[in-house]
Amino acid sequence: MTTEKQRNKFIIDAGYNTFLLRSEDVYIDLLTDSGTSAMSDRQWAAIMMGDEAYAGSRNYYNLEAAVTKFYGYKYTLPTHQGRGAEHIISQILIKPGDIIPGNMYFTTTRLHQEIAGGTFVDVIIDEAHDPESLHPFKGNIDIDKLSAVIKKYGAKKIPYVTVSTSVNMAGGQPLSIANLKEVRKLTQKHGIRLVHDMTRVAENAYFIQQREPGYKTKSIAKIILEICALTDIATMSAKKDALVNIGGILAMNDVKIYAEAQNLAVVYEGLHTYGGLAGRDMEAMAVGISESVQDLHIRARIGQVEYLGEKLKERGIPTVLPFGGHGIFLNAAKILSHLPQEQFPGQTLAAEIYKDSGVRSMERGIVSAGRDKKGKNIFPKLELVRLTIPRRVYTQAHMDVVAESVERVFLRREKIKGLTMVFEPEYLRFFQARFKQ
Ligand code: P61
Repeated sequence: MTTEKQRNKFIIDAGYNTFLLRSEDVYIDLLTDSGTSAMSDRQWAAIMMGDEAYAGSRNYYNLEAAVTKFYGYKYTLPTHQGRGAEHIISQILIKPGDIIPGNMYFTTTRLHQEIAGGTFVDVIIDEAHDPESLHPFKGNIDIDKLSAVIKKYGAKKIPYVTVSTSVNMAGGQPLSIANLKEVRKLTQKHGIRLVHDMTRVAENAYFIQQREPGYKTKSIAKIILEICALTDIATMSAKKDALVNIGGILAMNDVKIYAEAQNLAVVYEGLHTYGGLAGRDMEAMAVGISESVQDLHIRARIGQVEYLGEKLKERGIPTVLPFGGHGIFLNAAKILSHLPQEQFPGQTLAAEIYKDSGVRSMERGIVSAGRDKKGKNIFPKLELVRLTIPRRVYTQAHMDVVAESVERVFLRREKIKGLTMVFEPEYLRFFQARFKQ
């Protein structure tokens, strides 16, 4: 624990960027659910079973078997984390001038598409950009938007469509199986592949089970297999759903693309049977995948997110609705409505919450959105702060502390001043940018 006086200094030293705080100066860390979940006793036992051979580690084959059993994809390439997989698939499939439609951008995914010479086009339904819309599947793709993009650019210019389950930047919002089937039908007609960002597929499956007609009695495991079967290739950051501290996968059914991916892996990640991971990491991932598809686990996990959401709702604090899978997203634009977006309301709110209580959150607004290809700031409709909940780490009492802190900041919101950016790195600026009040 720290004092308010200390925190006021720490946040200035960190340039008002919660990514630049030291973790020991943080009391409750809701920066991210990425790599921050607690591994189970079974996963720690798996760590002791590492086969650290350079090539052909037993743990690789166990991981490959787990991916096929629980996700259905035939071939698996381990990567050091999600963006390693994104890099490889972007380099293989995207040519300069290509267009990649997807259900809302994700920072690292879009950057790798751009580095490969492509342009991302958002085809998510409009409701996703409205924090208050109660649409049950705000992660859905707008079929008319996707058709229009295919018509405008032609299928030859579209190497694939990115389909994310639990759309992160929209607030952890799910897509429905019905929507995915429609997307599949349309893209198959044009010979376009689907690349599935399955980083939080189990959380999406839970919302399908709860909300989509016909799925109430289906297990999370079955629903996940059904989602994966409707796609061709998957990238995954295993640091989220799959409950490990580090790791990712690129999985697919096409043996030719797999061969290319194996070859690129040796340049950027490591040999294709370890991809930047230790044997023990792959074993922990194999166990984590099997735990992540269990109904009781996922219900408890999303139940905790809902608990925090309800606490904030009771206090009249504007959030993205419905509550998402991995965290509660505060509507910073509404909370700090006196600040124009150029003064970074999300960044400001995250800094104020830290100052109040040592709770760390993350901006998800104009800083995260970055600049377009001409160098102009992108002004996203969503200006948010993400309170992200690691899995199997915190208690409901911690959630109470968080809600009370957000309320205190909310009550003094009108006095809060905005920020100016004083340092902006070239790539993924939100990670390292610095600000002044
Ligand atoms: C997160 F502020 N997410 O949510 P890697 N796809 C998806 C992700 O959520 C994801 C990756 C791919 C993070 C970490 C992070 O703008 C940020 O294993 C849906 O992190 O390479 C990561 O996977 C990339 C935080 C990443 C960010 C980018 O906290």
